[in-house]
Amino acid sequence: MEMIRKFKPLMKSVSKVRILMIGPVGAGKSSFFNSINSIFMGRMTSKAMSGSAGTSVTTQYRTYQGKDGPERKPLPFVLCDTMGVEEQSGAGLNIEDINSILQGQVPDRYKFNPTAPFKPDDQKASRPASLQEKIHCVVYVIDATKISLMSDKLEEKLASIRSQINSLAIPQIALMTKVDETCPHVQKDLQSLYASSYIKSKVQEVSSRLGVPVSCVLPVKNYSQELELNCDVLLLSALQQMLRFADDYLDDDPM
Ligand SMILES: Nc1nc2c(ncn2[C@@H]2O[C@H](COP(=O)(O)OP(=O)(O)OP(=O)(O)O)[C@@H](O)[C@H]2O)c(=O)[nH]1
Ligand SMILES: [Mg+2]
Repeated sequence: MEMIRKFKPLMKSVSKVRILMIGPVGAGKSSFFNSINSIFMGRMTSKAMSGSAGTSVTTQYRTYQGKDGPERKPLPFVLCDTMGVEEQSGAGLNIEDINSILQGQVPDRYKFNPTAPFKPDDQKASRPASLQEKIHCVVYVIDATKISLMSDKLEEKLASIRSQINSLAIPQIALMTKVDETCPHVQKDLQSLYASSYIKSKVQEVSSRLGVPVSCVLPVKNYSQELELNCDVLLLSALQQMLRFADDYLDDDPM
């Protein structure tokens, strides 16, 4: 927590890094923000609506500034939450919106429209967003229990999202959620995750399905029902990795 609090991007013009979460419906994007927020607040929080429904629970674009403790001191990151990706075209997050989000044109609380892409208002569009407002790291949030069931169509959609992001050279990480639900040993004792060959095989599966290196697949368990905080290390080290990746990107002077 201390390392995250003290983190300062190398580039002076950027005071906090913006991390974009993308992933299938119900993968745990909103829960990841809630989990990080809970850790820094020292109690369970559920600011971002999460849950399960046939389609995405998150319908608005939200940019959540990280906040520390009861004084709510701003932390050096913003987590950006999106609507879930669905396999059919015309449903879920509109792929065309991703570019507008990456460029920092989409405002907080924009209501997603799966059938029509975001249109910036003309005045704003004429002025390109500053580097501070753009996305510095993308996180694919993938449910470990569903990776084997992912349809070819969804995989193709994610691949086209990924090639769009690759072309902008924005660093990408995969967050593999719900590791507690994949295996009873891990559910009982989260530390057994490091020794689990089953988890290892899931990490490899996420890596090959998404085309991100194995070293960039980070297993986590979000807070979903706990009354106590107890899975911080995985969550915080995932966030720390995101900050480092964003910093590498900024260090490369993307303008
Ligand atoms: N057991 C377990 N449940 C989780 C985990 N992460 C999320 N969940 C649960 O999964 C469900 C969906 O989580 P959300 O955070 O709403 O998922 P989302 O990706 O934001 O989904 P949409 O906004 O609908 O696209 C919720 O009921 C969460 O409590 C996890 O790591 N472990
Ligand atoms: Mg959500």
